[in-house]
Amino acid sequence: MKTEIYASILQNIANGKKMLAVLIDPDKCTNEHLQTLLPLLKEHTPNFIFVGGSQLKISFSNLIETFKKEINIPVVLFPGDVTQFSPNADALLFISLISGRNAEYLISQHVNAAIPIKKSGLEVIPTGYILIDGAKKSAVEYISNTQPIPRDKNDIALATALAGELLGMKTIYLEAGSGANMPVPLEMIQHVKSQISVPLIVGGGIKNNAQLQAAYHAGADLVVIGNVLETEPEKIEEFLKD
Ligand code: 1GP
Repeated sequence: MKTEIYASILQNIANGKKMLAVLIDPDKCTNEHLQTLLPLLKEHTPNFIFVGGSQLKISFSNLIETFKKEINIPVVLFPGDVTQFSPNADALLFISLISGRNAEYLISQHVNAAIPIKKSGLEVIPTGYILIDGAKKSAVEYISNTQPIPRDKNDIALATALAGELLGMKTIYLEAGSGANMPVPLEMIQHVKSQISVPLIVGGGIKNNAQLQAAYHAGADLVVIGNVLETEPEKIEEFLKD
């Protein structure tokens, strides 16, 4: 099994470099949006493109090819369910929704996906996905029928992250939900980061550079930005300035 993308994440952390991923929801990525976004991303290139959504209605293999050809940027699948798979990507976050208690998203989808993933040879990054209350009901909460961790329950978030790490997950993802009103609380990021040793991914509701820098400062190694670039793609410049 390949390990290049995960190795690059570890290398960036070892070098003290924070990382940014731009999340593309193929259902929302019209041709027109892509024409605006691609030149901007060529000039201001994040570390990764993540591709995925809660419920995708369209195939996205062509979209992945376009990103790889036009920008030569690693594309990582961030699937909402088992159907969101493409061997054209560079890696796959193999996500288990460990904040929830719904076996479907803890292990069942994974069993259905395991054989095709293994056959594809795609790099797999086992990810403990922890949904935090983002002050707005998220699509993940609704679709998975699970509850997010309350914003003030830092110890529950920490215990969940540690359980994921102890189970062998290679990253922990603190998620406030796409389009969250409030990002993951900084104190919670700090609390979790202080005790885990695997890379920490944070996303959901980050809309400006101050919030991005605050998440980095609190301990996020990799931050995922989605919604804000759908309406204001030019903001990528602000997110990537030092
Ligand atoms: C969602 O964490 C990502 O899964 C990004 O969230 O779309 O709110 O930036 P936003």
